[in-house]
Amino acid sequence: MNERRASVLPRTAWFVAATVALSVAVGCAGGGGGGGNTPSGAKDPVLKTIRIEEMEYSLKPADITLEKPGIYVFKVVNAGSTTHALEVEGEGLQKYSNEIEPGRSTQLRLDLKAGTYELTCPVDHHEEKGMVGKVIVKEGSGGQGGY
Ligand SMILES: [Cu+2]
Repeated sequence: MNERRASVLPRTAWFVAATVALSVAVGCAGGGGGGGNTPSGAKDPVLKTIRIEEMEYSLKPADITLEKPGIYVFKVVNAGSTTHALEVEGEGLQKYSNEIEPGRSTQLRLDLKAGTYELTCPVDHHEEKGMVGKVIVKEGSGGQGGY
């Protein structure tokens, strides 16, 4: 009888130990790391990536309509033969891309509210030469919308 008990006890102890170990591991995965290496995209999903081509001297597309506010990535491609860049301005936001060499591209991550934004190329006088465009962000949630 005593012998039987003795064999049960260690097994229970082992189980408890395993459970503790497991919960420690889970606790680590959940709470640890607090520092700042949150996987990008988990919290602010990018709604859409929009490709914009730049050349002398235009933007393509020049008019962009987005169905709702949110996070967008503008992939800016320099399809021309001189350096360009992209400036986005409107609704209190102003963002510049890096300068983009011919044949290269860059990405601008933008948190857009509903409203109208102007796109321009801030390099030299490219804006006056026609490198302008417009982004319209609709309210989105309203369902039926305007029209
Ligand atoms: Cu330009």
